[in-house]
Amino acid sequence: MSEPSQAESRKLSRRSLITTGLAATAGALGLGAAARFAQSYGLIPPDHAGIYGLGETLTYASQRLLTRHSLAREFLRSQISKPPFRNEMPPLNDAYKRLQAGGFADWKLSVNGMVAQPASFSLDQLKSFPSHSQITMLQCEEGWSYIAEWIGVPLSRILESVGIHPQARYVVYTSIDPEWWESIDMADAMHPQTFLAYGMNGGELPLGNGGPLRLRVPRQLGYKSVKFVTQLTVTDSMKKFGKGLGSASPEGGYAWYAGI
Ligand SMILES: Nc1nc2c(c(=O)[nH]1)N[C@H]1C(S)=C(S)[C@@H](COP(=O)(O)O)O[C@H]1N2
Ligand SMILES: [Mo]
Repeated sequence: MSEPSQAESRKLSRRSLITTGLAATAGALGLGAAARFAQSYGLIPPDHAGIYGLGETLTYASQRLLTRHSLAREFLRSQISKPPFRNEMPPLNDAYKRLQAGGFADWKLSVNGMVAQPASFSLDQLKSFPSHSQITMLQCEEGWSYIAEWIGVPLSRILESVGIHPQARYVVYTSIDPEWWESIDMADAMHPQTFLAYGMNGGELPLGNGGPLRLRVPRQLGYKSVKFVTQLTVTDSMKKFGKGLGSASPEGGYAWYAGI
């Protein structure tokens, strides 16, 4: 292996310095001081004020420093789970059923917020971008998991096409089912494995798995992979969304950052 360049090793040593600093601060001065340390480096997750806020801050901060560029494990085609699992879902709403009756021809993904050109994409338009695939595991917080091939367009490609403002920090994504919404930071939004997925295992994405369109965030737990996605909003702050905790999950006691 070649030696890391000077810039790279400088970046690495700065990163390990901050991580060591976080751990040392947590050890010597307690979690509160470590959280203040993380804040000075912009490493505070939106749900930091919750009961587990300090723990969430340390988890998010150290994950971001150590693994921001790491890849979720990819599997072989022979390892795909048959059949693909899906969790139980309440009956879908009328808005969904209407679109389904039309073969999803009128399904739209709108992209707005801190973007140069707000836009709206049909499924056909999304499919006209070069398609990518990944064989990754979806892991539910309840302990089960499955491996599938996901086909779609990297979220970064769509964000680049609308032009995101430099101050953007999060992408909020909403389902046609208003109870399901999440957000991720820009590191995960621009990550090459974060997909808008419209296909699975060589075919269309089944309804049970979120068809016609879901977000796939393989570096986080299953609940971040919201099904039936209809809207993306780019923002610099999560304060104005829901209770301001980053997504529906922390409102129900789950962590906003669900890195695995
Ligand atoms: N709209 C919507 N998205 C959702 C859910 C849901 O019930 N509704 N469940 C989440 C949870 S908790 C998990 S673990 C995964 C499950 O994905 P699967 O059904 O493809 O296994 O979807 C996530 N996205
Ligand atoms: Mo889940």
